[in-house]
Amino acid sequence: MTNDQVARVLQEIADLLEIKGENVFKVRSYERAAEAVSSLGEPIIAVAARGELSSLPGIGRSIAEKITELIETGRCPRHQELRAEFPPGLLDLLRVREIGPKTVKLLYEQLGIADLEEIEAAAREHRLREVKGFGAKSEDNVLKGIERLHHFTGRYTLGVADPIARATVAALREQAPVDQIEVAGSLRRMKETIGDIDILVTSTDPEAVMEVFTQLPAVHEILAKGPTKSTIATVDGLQMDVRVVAPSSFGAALQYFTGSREHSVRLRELAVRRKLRLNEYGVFRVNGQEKRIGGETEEQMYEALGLPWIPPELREDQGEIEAARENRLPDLIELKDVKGDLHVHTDWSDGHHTIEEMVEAARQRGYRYLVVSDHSPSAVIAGGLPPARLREQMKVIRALNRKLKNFTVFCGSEVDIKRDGSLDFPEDLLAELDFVTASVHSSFKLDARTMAERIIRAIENPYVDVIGHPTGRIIGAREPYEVDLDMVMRAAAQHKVALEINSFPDRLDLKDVHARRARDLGVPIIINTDAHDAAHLDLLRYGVAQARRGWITAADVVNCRPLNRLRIWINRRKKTRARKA
Ligand code: DGT
Ligand code: CA
Ligand code: CA
Ligand code: ZN
Repeated sequence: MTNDQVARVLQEIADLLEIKGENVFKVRSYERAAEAVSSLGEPIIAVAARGELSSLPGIGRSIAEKITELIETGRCPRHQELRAEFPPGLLDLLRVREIGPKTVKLLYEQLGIADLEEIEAAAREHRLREVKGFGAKSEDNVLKGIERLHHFTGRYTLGVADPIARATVAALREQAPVDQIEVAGSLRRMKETIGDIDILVTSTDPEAVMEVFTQLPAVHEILAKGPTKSTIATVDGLQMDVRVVAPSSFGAALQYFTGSREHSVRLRELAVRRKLRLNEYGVFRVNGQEKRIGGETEEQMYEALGLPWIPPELREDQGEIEAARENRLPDLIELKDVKGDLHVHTDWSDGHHTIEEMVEAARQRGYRYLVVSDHSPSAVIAGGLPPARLREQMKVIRALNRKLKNFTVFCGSEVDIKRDGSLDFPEDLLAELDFVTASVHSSFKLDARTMAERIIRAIENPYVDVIGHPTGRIIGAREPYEVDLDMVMRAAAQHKVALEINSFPDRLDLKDVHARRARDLGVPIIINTDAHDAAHLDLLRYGVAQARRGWITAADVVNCRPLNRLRIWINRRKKTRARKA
């Protein structure tokens, strides 16, 4: 059972309990448990094996028991009982964005609607609007939601959502009378996937802003248009909200709409203890007459609670509030701290650009060094280089280096880790390279322990510097392979081998919570793009964002080092190699 599977069962229990009309605290506790499990940095099985389930945030004894049953038997009787109480298609209704468990309950009880087909038919025949608490408008929204579902069912990667949001912000800045403008929501927190885009603005002419927004070329459909809030959908169904708020409330609204909800709930608890009230309009003192004491800026919101401003990427209620209180928030890495990319491909294998073009692109981004790491031979489709070609490439790179000023290109390779953990090149060839990335590209279906042992064998190879995209996932397309990451991380720390944060928006591998775990275990981190095109170098921002979500500082990241200190790091295993040779 993976963490995500366990989390899914817990979330379903929460939804089913809510549909049933159970106590909200109970519902909420399952939801919290689901979140605790899915944001866990290590396998839930490992926590269970240590008997520490109930020490996880939000997991009490009874939920801990259910998780144990699930892990041991693959089933949870309570979950199955609940499912049996309702028609099998009922939970599918929750896939419509506009529908929550409360609505499901209402429609099921009053109209007997039990699956997506029935709700669509009922909406088309205008039967939904007859339900109490439901109107023509909600019916319309449900119908739109179902139509979108026909096109698309998942969330959007940062690679889709972020460029659209940035283009929208730029267009509004240029064409509309906006004063302040910020992206909020999960996108500001740089979560790996985005449900919808939330944008906040201040303006003296809100209606003009909405006019411009709803007519942007990216707009496929206007879902709502009002003086202070409008919602549009792009062609691929991605929704975007723009809200206009008063300048005096901008900080409060930004804090509220950035979330996460869990983070904000904790802030409100702190506020209550200080006799303050916090909402999207401001922060207010509540003893006696209510008096507003801030809201213009986010800093004021946090300051009122005695806290420093907390970077959005940390706002997940994962210890950031405690850290802020004790003044030990990490000094998070920034994009500008990165001095070079250590994983790029060229047209020698499956990249689009020449070595020189990649170097030029790297220089334009202010980098001081670059590792060229084309594929090894067993990556046949990717045009892996046989040894003779790799040696030829090394010559070309060394010659290029003699011509370059203030820039160094290292000879590297992205070497396949074979099924047995051996590498796709012999050691004498690895020894000639400056830098070795080892990656799993085949035989994904091993059990977690065997996979960990396979990767650890690569880590033990004294020529390996980093493990590329350590879990192999492709968001929305391929689950991560089963692997005991904790074992891998401990070995990596011990042998001073780095783990990669691959910045490709559909990889983001290591992901945030795993990156944090790696850092805690003392594993060196390298943030790379794995560029197959010069333009891909810009994807680094997503890798850096995940590192920030993983509480990582520049000091934890190998490619934040200046060139001379990078060289020292590259030579760290010299002695081991010498002993072996
Ligand atoms: P998403 O869009 O699913 O990727 O995730 P978010 O975090 O962007 O969520 P969204 O778009 O539903 O709402 C934006 C933010 O607004 C959310 O992060 C926190 C805030 N928010 C929305 N609803 C509530 C609520 O019921 N309570 C609180 N405290 N905050 C809320
Ligand atoms: Ca959102
Ligand atoms: Ca939203
Ligand atoms: Zn690669």
